[in-house]
Amino acid sequence: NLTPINNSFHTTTPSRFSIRSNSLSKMAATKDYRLLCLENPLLDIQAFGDEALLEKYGLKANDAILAEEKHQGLFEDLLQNYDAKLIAGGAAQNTARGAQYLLPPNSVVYLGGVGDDKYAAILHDAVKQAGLRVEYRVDPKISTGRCGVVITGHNRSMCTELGAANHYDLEHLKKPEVWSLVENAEVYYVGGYHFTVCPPAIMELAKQAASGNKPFILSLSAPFICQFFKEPLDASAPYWDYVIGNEGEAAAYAESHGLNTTDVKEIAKALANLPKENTQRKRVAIITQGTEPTIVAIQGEDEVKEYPVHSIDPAKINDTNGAGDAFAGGFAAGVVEGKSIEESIHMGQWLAKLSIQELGPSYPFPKQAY
Ligand code: 26A
Repeated sequence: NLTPINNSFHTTTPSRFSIRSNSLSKMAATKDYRLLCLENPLLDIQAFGDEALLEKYGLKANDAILAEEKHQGLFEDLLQNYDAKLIAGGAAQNTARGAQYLLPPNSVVYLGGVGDDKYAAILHDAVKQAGLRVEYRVDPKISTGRCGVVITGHNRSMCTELGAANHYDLEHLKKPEVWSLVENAEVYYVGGYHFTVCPPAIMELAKQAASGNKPFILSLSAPFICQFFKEPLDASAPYWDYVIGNEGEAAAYAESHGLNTTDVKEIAKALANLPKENTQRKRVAIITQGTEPTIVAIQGEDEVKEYPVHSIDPAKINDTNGAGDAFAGGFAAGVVEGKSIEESIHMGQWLAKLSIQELGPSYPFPKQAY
């Protein structure tokens, strides 16, 4: 009972330009698919869990890891014993849906690898609702990736089996119909989780950005990326125009890179001032800290700024899974629209606040106006 899916969700070639303005006198033409995102499409199998469940699989309350042999039973356990929900996930795919939430129709395209199965069909439905265009590499033999998400209080423990997402490759990126989207894009967003999959694809996007003086945004994604994927991460660093992380990722970066500090502002400064390929743009480092203020350091500037998050009644929080992805989505939408850093941070915080009121990395529909 597998639902057949198309390789691409769009069956017709979208027009390259569309008229955005309501006013005919303005007639402002804006390109389609200005933001291109890359990472690992996953289906989240998410449930509210407990200490016993975390202990059974050796999971930390707040973490993101790759599944090992000992985690094999987790997915079934969540589905059968914890009333798990199937929710579209994959960190950068959540970000891409989030950016599209704030941008005009046909603004965002997302690349990654899936299987030809019912899980991929669920992802297709979710991105369709969000108006996100996807160009998936469809693997005929390997299942769509899954992420077991155990929620305990405001913590989330994620355990990922990448499946078909692990088979994304340069060949797909270089297919003429995909590569033309890459060339057409004006802003690039890469989720750091993709360093576990295909660093050469990341480097292709990074170089494409720098050579055209277009912004390249990287999310650090998880502490283990900073620790165990240091080499490909560092190779991409000169191309980061914006680097986004949370306090845990910042700490892991500092430790693995011998920064000798645990001060988030100092770490942000160090990230902002790493050597840079495209000297036409100053690098901006953004560190989120949950309900604490967002930290922003700009290359060459002494002052590190703080932006308090938008307050929310704790009773309204459903779960915080995907809050960081939503922040990045709102922020990336700001970059696409050429907003100031302050405004882009505001957009990120606004979208994160909406997302934590939903179950999983989701956004409210019908859409709320920014
Ligand atoms: C390679 N890994 C571990 C991953 C992920 C991931 N997305 C891509 N690659 N591990 C967890 N996620 C996603 O993070 C989102 C929350 O920030 C989950 O799918 C979840 O939707």
